[in-house]
Amino acid sequence: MARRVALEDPSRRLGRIGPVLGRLHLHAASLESFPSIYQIFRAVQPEECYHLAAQSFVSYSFDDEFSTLNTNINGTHFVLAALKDVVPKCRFYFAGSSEMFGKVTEIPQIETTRFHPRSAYGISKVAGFDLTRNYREAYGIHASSGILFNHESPRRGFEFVTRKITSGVARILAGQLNELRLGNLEAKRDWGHARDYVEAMWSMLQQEQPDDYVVATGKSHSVSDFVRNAFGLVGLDPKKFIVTDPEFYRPAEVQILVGNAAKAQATLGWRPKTDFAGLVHEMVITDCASLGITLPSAKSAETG
Ligand code: F7E
Repeated sequence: MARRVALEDPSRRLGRIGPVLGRLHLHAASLESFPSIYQIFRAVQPEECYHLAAQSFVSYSFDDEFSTLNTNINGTHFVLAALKDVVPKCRFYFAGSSEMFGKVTEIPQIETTRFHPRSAYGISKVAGFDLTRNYREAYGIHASSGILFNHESPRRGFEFVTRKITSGVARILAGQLNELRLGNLEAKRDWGHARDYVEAMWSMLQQEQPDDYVVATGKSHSVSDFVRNAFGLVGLDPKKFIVTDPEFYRPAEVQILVGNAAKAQATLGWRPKTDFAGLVHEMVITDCASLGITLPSAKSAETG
């Protein structure tokens, strides 16, 4: 499902899924329109539905709480309500988020850790998680939530810190940038590869019983660690380029996230295949290649 505006301009709006576009049938709809979602369920009669759509940039949710809450909460409600009416046997996946844990009450976080979201985005994901569980309990829908920790790849949007850093490294090497402005360098995240996390989502819907699962690597690194690794790969000294800028700090920060995916491992047989160093390397190499800079492809040792 994609918005009409994206379908009208696929090369610009859908560029990141360019390689698979020919194998997809995209339907025009909007999360803001219940009838448009309802019609897609009627036309497609899906067996599985993966609901990942959202305003997903935490920082932006401080600038516009209203649209984040509206789109994310109502959107999830619309999808669930239409699914229940039209295709109640369809299996449903909801993209929950580690941002639901927010100001964490225990380390590492597991499925039963108390939620304390620190942004409108986190609050909207808690609401979506509760809606999903309620459709499971009240209406018997095969509805599961993944509580996914940060998952990255070369397709990540440029505003997120990982891609901001790896694309920044490439632009510095290409002579297009001479400083990289970042916010809180001490924040710690459990960063994994999106490719691995998608396998966990799929696996949840292949189970006989729906359930909720933490999906994480179990290792946490700071933004500084990410910077050191990315710059280190190309032999640049980050101290010469990184500038901390209050503009990129958040009014309420989530300081540390690290998940324990033991349940996903035991039930789904899931474990991540790409580690932190491999992730940083793949992202740096891809961003450099897009600017015509070739780096050695051997995986570097983790330095952070
Ligand atoms: O920030 C810090 C920032 O924007 C990571 C989304 O996919 O994962 C993602 O949310 C950390 C934060 O991702 C900059 O303060 C420092 O502590 O890359 P991010 P996020 O907020 O963790 C979760 C699981 C989701 O569900 C979300 O949808 O990095 N940070 N300096 C910065 N962050 C950004 N964006 N830009 C900076 O300059």
